[in-house]
Amino acid sequence: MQLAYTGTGRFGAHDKLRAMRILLATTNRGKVAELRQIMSGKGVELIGLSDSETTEPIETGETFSENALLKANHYYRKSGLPTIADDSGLEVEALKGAPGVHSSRYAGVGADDGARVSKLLEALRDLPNHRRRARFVCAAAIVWGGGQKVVLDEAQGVILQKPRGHNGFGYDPVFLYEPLNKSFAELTASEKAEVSHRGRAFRRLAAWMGQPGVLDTPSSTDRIVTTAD
Ligand code: ITT
Repeated sequence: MQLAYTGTGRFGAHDKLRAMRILLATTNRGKVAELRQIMSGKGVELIGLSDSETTEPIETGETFSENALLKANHYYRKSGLPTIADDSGLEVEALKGAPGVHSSRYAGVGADDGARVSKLLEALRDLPNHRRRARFVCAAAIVWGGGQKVVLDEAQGVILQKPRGHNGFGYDPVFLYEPLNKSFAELTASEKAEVSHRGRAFRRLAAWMGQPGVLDTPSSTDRIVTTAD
């Protein structure tokens, strides 16, 4: 079913109606590209943030879910538009879950993806494959006039000894997705969307949003639902 905005705050299944405008509260270009692909065909028009925005000071929570809601709430208050946000990161078993919610700051503020990947490989140097298990986690949040909702999902893999592939962003070149025997950076955009933490979380969020009347119920008991953290 396609989501369509009727202009009364209600979603309906009528594809003749105009798409609902939703603000996408992320400054990460890699995420923007992936979320546009994941949400395409769902009847929503995603509006991006301006280049001058930053999300770093907003992320004061201790979990992915908290941070996704903080970002979505911040930009909902600023824009008045229904707003979705993603907080995500890499948890490595041998590092007791690090870098986790600090994934984007792992090599310091202002460091690039290459520096983060180098630091990670150094931290795992000489560890055999069975001690390199990791997962990507994504919290997908929406905040609108009637409430808020966050959905958490993950993708499991193994940290490679050295980078492979050039697609994607962040830690993708060192994250081996075993069922396809490819790193996330060796997957096409649509392959990654199919199996990634972000694809899984946002497809579930979109399916929830697509239920009749869900987003126009201010008294909903569904205000915050996390599946794990
Ligand atoms: P926004 O807060 O503006 O959305 P950000 O990059 O700071 O952008 P996060 O705080 O959620 O986003 O940090 C996520 C970091 O985790 C991201 O910068 C990557 O280093 C890593 N990460 C998340 N998803 C990833 C993916 O699909 N592939 C590779 N790395 C990913």
